[in-house]
This record gives sequence, structure tokens and C-alpha cells, in this order.
Amino acid sequence: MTIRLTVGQAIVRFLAHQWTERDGAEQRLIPGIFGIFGHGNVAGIGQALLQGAAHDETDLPYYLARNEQAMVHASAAFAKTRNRLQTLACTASIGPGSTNMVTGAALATTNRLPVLLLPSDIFATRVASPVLQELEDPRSYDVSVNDTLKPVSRFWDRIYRPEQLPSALLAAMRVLTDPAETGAVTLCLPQDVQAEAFDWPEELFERRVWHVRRPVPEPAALTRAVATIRAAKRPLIVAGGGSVYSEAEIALVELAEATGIPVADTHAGKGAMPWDHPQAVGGVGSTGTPVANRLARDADVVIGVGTRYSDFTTASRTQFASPDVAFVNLNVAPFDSAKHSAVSMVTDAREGLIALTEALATWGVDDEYVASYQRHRDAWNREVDRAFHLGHAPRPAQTEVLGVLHDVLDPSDVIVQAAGSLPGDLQLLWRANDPKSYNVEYAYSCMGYEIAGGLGTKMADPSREVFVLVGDGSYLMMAQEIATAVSEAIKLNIILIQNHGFASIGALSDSVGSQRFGTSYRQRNPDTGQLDGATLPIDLAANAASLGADVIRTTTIQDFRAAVSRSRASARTTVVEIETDPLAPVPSSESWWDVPVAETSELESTQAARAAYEKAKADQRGYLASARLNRASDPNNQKRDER
Ligand SMILES: Cc1ncc(C[n+]2csc(CCOP(=O)(O)OP(=O)(O)O)c2C)c(N)n1
Ligand SMILES: [Mg+2]
Repeated sequence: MTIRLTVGQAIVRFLAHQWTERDGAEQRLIPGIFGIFGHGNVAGIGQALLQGAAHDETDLPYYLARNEQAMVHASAAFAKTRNRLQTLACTASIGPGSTNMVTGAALATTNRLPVLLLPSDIFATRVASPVLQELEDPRSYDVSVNDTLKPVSRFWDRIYRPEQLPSALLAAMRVLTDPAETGAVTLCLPQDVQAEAFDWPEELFERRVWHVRRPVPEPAALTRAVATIRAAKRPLIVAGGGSVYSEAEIALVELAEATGIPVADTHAGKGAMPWDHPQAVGGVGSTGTPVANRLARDADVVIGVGTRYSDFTTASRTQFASPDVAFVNLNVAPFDSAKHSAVSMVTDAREGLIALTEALATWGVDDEYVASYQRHRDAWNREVDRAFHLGHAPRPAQTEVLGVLHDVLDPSDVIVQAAGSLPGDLQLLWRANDPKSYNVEYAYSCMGYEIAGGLGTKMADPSREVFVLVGDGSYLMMAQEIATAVSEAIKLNIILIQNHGFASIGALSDSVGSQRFGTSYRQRNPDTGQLDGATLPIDLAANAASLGADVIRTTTIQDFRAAVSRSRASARTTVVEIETDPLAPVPSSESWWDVPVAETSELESTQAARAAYEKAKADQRGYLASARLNRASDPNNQKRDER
């Protein structure tokens, strides 16, 4: 039996019948679709969505976004909240509508988050070429602007003929639902092909359940990992996003408690172990806590669980500083598992942790090691309390803003963030009780993710209050999804931190000798010819109000505290603005980040920064030593076995 449908109608019907299953629980893989219509998709996917909703009862709700980049961010945030078991699709028109999705796709792929992109494309028949928004590459008519989505997609295809669609759809679903391969998946849909009819085999539209695999470690890999860990005196676990997506929180705590090993985390792994667990030592790396960073500096074995070891995690390969440091990596992706010459366990995080706990049953670290990091941890927690209640004047410090949020928010409320000085402050100071309360996108650190990401987060879990933290720079880059939140009655709390420019890049600029050049929002000064005139007479709160949000302006921490409570209690999207001092002090991470400084310069500030840079750079490591060989000859191998 066949069913006659257009390509657009077939895609919509197919997507409505895709499910995922893990641990026996089934859920729709794609429970909705974002879009912005243009001539590329209005008559194709657009018609199919209308017909699906009106006549076929195809359950694929449509959400109208305001910017294509933002709709991909929202879908990525949705997928992150749903542990990659579900995501949203995005339909865009041809040309700019589609290229607007490139940044979103890159964000999804770097963060290992599934999103399904359906950019429209130029006519397959080419009879009317060049069409509106066609690139027209003189070297090849086979090139379109959608080719820019290739390097940022984990699967990319263009459907020139209806016959190609079934296999492309199946490949797309496989990549979306594979924990090791997942990321942006792109199916380019020429606008004529979207409207073309075809007789599809009925089975294409049957309910399909995609099992999300949990690979178990190879016994030999487990043996190697256990031997390496047993030889360790000062091991440290680094919990990354993989430990969250695999729902390995309990397994992580069990391994830590059974062995005494402390647990540090990355942005994506934050909250995998609750902050107040005595073995949780906070973020590690360039913006990590001094507790985790001191442990990292001395660690002899680093156990990476579902981490991609970004330069922020390794402090550009300086944080794990012991000369013979060995890595044991648990990762579902061989690509990540093999990093830093590790003893590699290609495994689902939860399965790998359970296997390690069992195999290490009689082993543990020395009591003195535990006592020492816990003493340091207690002192650090007092330091965080101090930063939360700094009393900085006349304008408050950003750390005090975080202090108020820490006091007022419910532990289950969600923080959404991505770029600026906030990710650093949050990784250093924020106390996450569970991983779903912390959605900081720090693989792509994309200004503009914040509000769009908040939207996707709230759509994925309406039961939690979502707090978007956004700097003035990032707000200016992408605030338009407030309109979407208002139209869909999706309630967001948006904390807008006004510090008149880039506090983050200003501090970075200072540290590399570039004197904060071009990092604050100022008018051009006729006397100097530079952007160092008066602060700008712009009103972002008024902008938010114009988009339909309720707005509360605050200047003092006391007012801010009351405003956050009011916003939280309100049913409507509310923006709370606070002006902060971008130069207020923040506790040190005792770490480094590799940002190259000009090797030759006429500026003294740059010369001084270069000297400091070269000194720090000397500590950079290759992490090339084979961990297994280093450990095999360790005389401590058996000593602590039966304690
Ligand atoms: C799309 C994008 N462009 C540029 C950057 C580089 N960048 C990182 S932080 C930042 C400034 C952010 O300013 P704001 O949102 O006001 O935060 P603040 O630094 O003041 O905390 C810039 C330009 C980025 N991360 N993303
Ligand atoms: Mg700013």
C-alpha cells in the first residue's frame, strides 16, 4: 500500500511518529517544530503543518520564533533539558533564513545536543534560477548557501528527489538518537521538492521507536581502568555533561562515596553531584574553584566522566600539572574517550561508573586525602558566602546578584546562561543542587543563547521557574524571543545585568595588556576620536517592555531582592534590570587560560602581559604519556588494595 503525499507532508507525518526509548521509558523524539516561513517553506512544510493540524490530526505543534538562530538555540536547550531523548525540529526559508541557523547548529554540535534542521533550498529543477536569495556560485550550480551547514552538522543531506527521502529520514533519526554521534542534523529541502507529490510506502509512517543505547565497557578496558585507579593516591573525578545526559547522578555519588574520590565538574556536568555533598569540590579549570584546582594540580589520576576536556576544563592543559598524571576516561564517544592518551573506557557514563564501583569495592583513598580536601572545601564555602554578600558600593558586584538569586530561588529553579562574565562567576560560585537547575551553555559560549535557551528550557520543563541571566551585550545581540515567550505565554524570569559593555572581555583585555580597548559601550569621543565618551543613553528595560515583558528596574541589592521575589511569583514574563560594577572583585580560581599575547609591541602593558604569558605557557602540557605504561610499574599498585 502507498500513500500519496508531498515531500513536506511526508516529513511532517514521519516526524510525528518517531519515538525514543531508554530504560523502558518511551517519549516522542520530536514533539514540536519551530519555524519562520518564507517562500522556501510556506507552501511546502508550511502547508503540511497546516494540513496536519487541521485534517490529518498529525500531532506536530508549530511554534513561531522571531529569529532562526534563536529557534535552534531553543531546540538545543530543550534537548539538553530532556537529556537528549527529545528535541525540536526547525523549518526555515531559503537563503538568509537558513544561514541564520548556522550558529545555532554549531552550538548544538559543539555541545553534543540533537537538533533537527530543515532549511529550505533553491529549486532542484533549476528552471527559474537564479531564484530570490540564491547564491549562484559560478563554479558549480550544485552549491547553495546551505552548504555552510555541512561542517556544523553531524549529518547533512539534500533531498533532490522524493525517492531519496526515506533513507535520509532514517539516517537523520539514527544520528539524532545516537549518544556518541548526536548534534545538529540537517536535511536541506529544495522548495520545489517540498511541494512535489509521491506515492510513499505506508510503512514509512509507522510508529518507530529508536532505542538510545547504553554501551557497557569492554571487560579488558575495565581491567585497565581499575588497575590505573588502584595505583592512584590523589585521584580526582571530573564529571562532564555525559554524566548528566546518561542520568548517572546516583552512580557517580556511589562511586565517590565508596572510594573517597572527590568530584569536580564542568559547566555541562554541574550539579551531577549536589554542591553540598562533602565530596563535591566544584568546577575545575580556568574558572573553577580553588579547591578543585588544587586537587587537579596534584592529581595523579584524573577520571573524566562524559567530558570533552575543553580548554576551560584543563586550563589550557595546565591544570592537571603532575608530571606523570594519567587519565581514565569514561565516554560514550571514542573521540572524547581517547583524549589525553587516556586509559579509555568507551561506555555509557552510568554503566561505566557502576562497573567501576563494583570492581573497586575494596579500594579507597587515604583518609588524610579526604580530610584535607574537605577542610579546604569548607573554607572555600565561607569565601563564597562572603562574595555573595560583599556590600560593594556604590553599584553592587555581580557576585552579590548571584547571592540574591541563591537566597531567593527555589533549589529546583533553573539558571540559563552562556556568555560574558557570568559563566565564570557561575562556575566558580553557583551552588547547583541538581544538573537540571543549571543550563549554562559553555561549549560554544554563544551570546544570544540566553533568552532563546530559556524559552526552550521552560518548554521542556514548565514545572520549574526559569531564570535567564543575561548581560547587556548579550541582550542587545538577541532579545527578540521575549516576543515569542509573550505570544506563547511561556513565563521567563530574565535578569538583565547592565554594566555598559563587556565586563568579561574588558577584564581579559586588561590581562593581555590591551587596556580594555573597545570593550565598553561608550559614545565616540570627539576629543580622542575613540569610543571613550559618555555611557550610552540607551534603555534596555524599556526595550524589554516594548516586547511585552513586565519590567522592574533596580539599582540597589535590597530592591533587586524584592524584585526577584516579585518576578518569581508573577505568572508573566518579567525582566529585572540591575546595574552592577564591572570592576568589582571576584575570588580567584587560581588558574589560567591560554589567550596569546602580542609577541612584539610598543605598549608597555602588552610587553608586561607577554612576559607573564610566556611564563604561564611554559607549564602547558601535552598529556601524551601512556597512562597504562606509567602505572604498570607503580610499586603502590597492590599496597592499598585491601584496606
Ligand atoms: C556571538 C558572540 N560574539 C562574541 C563573543 C565574544 N564575547 C564573549 S563575552 C562578550 C561580552 C559579553 O557582554 P555582556 O553580555 O554584557 O556580558 P559581560 O561581559 O558584561 O558580563 C563577548 C563579546 C561571544 N561569546 N559570542
Ligand atoms: Mg555587560
